[in-house]
Amino acid sequence: MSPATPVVADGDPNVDELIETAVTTLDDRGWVVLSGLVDDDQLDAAEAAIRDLLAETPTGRDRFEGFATQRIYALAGKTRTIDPMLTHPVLTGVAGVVLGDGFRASSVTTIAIGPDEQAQSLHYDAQVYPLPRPEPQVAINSMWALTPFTEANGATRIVADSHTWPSDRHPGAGPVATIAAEMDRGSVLIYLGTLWHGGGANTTDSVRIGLNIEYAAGWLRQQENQYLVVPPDRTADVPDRVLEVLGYTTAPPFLGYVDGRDPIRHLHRRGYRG
Ligand SMILES: O=C(O)CCC(=O)C(=O)O
Repeated sequence: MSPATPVVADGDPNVDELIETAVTTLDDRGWVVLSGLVDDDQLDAAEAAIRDLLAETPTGRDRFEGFATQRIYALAGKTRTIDPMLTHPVLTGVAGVVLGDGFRASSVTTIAIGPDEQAQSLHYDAQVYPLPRPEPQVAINSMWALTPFTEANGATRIVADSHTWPSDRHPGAGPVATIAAEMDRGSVLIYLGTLWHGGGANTTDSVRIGLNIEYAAGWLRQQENQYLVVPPDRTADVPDRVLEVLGYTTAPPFLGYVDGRDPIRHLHRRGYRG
């Protein structure tokens, strides 16, 4: 398999096989691209809603966010069109294997890299947790391509094999060899929380739009506070599975209970859900 060759799930994908292939590939090289997991209608709906939100979203506040990049935070509270990706059985299956039962969405955002953006500094996402590398794996990230991702328009840049680096190894200040995770619209890049990577430079005149959903182990604090993003009084029409993935559930053995109960049962008892 060449670096960016996607695992194709077109047709009638066998979810268990895809999960196994993805987990094996993540273990081996820290990232994998899957394609054919969502249909055009789902993609079109998410892209349309996200483009509407982008129309009122400012560009970044610093070099890391990107002065020519727009980020829609708290996305799980702004549109339900992303639910097929957020709860996709292959993505949540991979998260369950890598992170264990009770994993949850840590951040649900859009990253839209605009023309003239420079390459983002390299980093790894599990860096927010003060844990030694490379194990245990406590976070995995996914980037759904809502536009094609190309080397020229800012496809995510990956440092090969860096998911296994120990804590005292990092890419350094000089130029670093990276791989552009190019992919077609509708494909998804999945990468381990220990993989060094960064957004690429956009030298084209159009925007690169990614739906960026990170999952973290259930025993860790989420990056985004999803209980304020989707508070109890806004859960009435949100499917159970979406609430579970956002964290309205317990993680083993009993982390996150409310009044001695599972959070969704609590929402029912309090009259937030029918
Ligand atoms: O936009 C990308 O391709 C990656 C962005 C990223 O890694 C981040 O902002 O943490």
